[in-house]
Amino acid sequence: MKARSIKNSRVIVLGAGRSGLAAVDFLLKQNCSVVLYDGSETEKPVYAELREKGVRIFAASVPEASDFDYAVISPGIPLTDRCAVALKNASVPIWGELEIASRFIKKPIIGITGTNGKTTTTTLIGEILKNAGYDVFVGGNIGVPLLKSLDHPYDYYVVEMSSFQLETVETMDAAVSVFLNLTPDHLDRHGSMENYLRIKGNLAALQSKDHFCVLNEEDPAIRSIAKRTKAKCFYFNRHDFTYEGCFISKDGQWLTFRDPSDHRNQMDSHEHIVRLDSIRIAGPHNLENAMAAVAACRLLGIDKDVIADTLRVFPGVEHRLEDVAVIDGVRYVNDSKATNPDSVFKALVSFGDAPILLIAGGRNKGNSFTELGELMKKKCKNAFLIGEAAEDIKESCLKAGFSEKALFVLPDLAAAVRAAHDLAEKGDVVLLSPANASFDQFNSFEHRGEVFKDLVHRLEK
Ligand code: UMA
Repeated sequence: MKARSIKNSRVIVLGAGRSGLAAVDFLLKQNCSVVLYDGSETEKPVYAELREKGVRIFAASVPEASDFDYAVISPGIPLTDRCAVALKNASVPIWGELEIASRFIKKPIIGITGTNGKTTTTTLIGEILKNAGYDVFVGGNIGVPLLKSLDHPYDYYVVEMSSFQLETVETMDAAVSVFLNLTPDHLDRHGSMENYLRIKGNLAALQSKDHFCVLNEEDPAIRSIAKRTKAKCFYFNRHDFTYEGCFISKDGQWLTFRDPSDHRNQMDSHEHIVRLDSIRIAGPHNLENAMAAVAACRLLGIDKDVIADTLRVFPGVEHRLEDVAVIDGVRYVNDSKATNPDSVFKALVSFGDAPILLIAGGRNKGNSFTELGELMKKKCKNAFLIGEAAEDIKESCLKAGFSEKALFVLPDLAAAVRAAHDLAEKGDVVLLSPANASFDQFNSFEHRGEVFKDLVHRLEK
């Protein structure tokens, strides 16, 4: 599919969420005949307006697949969906928003993926580029579909990319790809870690040789991606200084970037960027996010002082280890974005020796809680478990030797916040870090985080 051939074609969009609606909007501007399919029978308020614009809607019924030139699938819809299967059987090409949008983007795309840290790193890279004076689109999985960016010509496109989105790319050639880490997540959809890695790796596999790939050298799965790309690989590593990329200086004081065959200046470059103690975002995982951002931005030729200045002030992102309030000496932290066990591990090691009262639970995405139970036993004074996964987490905690008296299975977040507040003492941390998706009790992790913050602020009154 060449970009120009989209005009006037017959397209089916799968999914009437943020991604699908952005696709419909874009395709209508391309004068396409558009059909919108959604697996849910519910009549959405937006449908009336779409029908007026000539969009035909199939809610929970599948149209004749051979009627279409191609299909645009939303990230949340698996390729095993019955409509997707029918389209595949009829040899209709199926792409996602990244593939379609990238065909129309002429300026550099910076693609950030990994299991955890994507949003922080994407936002940070976006901030650095903005502070360097560029007009920057920041979006993708972070919430604003890449297709929305086509309304305006940006200098850079900084895009958080999920495995769901990378499942349907075929030609997207990112100027810089960033791979943060890989731990179990979305296995209910991808089946195995091998498949999850293969899908994430599509981002690098499609890059051309004059482009750059930034890899976490300490993660063996991520390291293996180097074999699949023609792009020049750079690394980040918190413990070793052997490779090209971003590291910590030998004296342990500086975040340093090293490019022995500096493609920009034709000379060896080895430069201190910023002192570690002046980086505002805290915790070892955030140091990795910062290193990845430094490498990506230096490879784009961004001034090191702009990078350093941004790292000194960048506060992190909402719903990710976000400080909400300190009430009677108890710190309340919103980590609603922690939707898998690995992100909770990272949260639990971010508070030094402070006792943690953890609120966790929600909808499991196929993950095991065995190791989480073990770390909770070491780090948590109490656990308040909610939602569908509550009993499974409880079982893992009990197997790890967590005291049954310190564990509470509760009906909802409000009850969990109340119970945590009753038991917390000065110096404790009440942490919402659920290890699960939110959809059993909330619309999204953002919604869950907002409800938590509201409940905490009510305690202040
Ligand atoms: N639907 C079906 N069948 C299904 C699943 C969903 O018909 O099997 C329909 C729903 O009825 C609904 C629509 O599809 O009408 C929703 O589509 P969607 O789930 O793709 O959600 P969008 O609102 O389009 O948001 C998507 C991403 N959602 C998912 O990947 C689940 C958003 O990432 C992304 O911000 C947005 O596109 C813009 O690019 C969210 C997410 O949870 C944040 N991502 C996962 C994560 O970070 O772990 C990958």
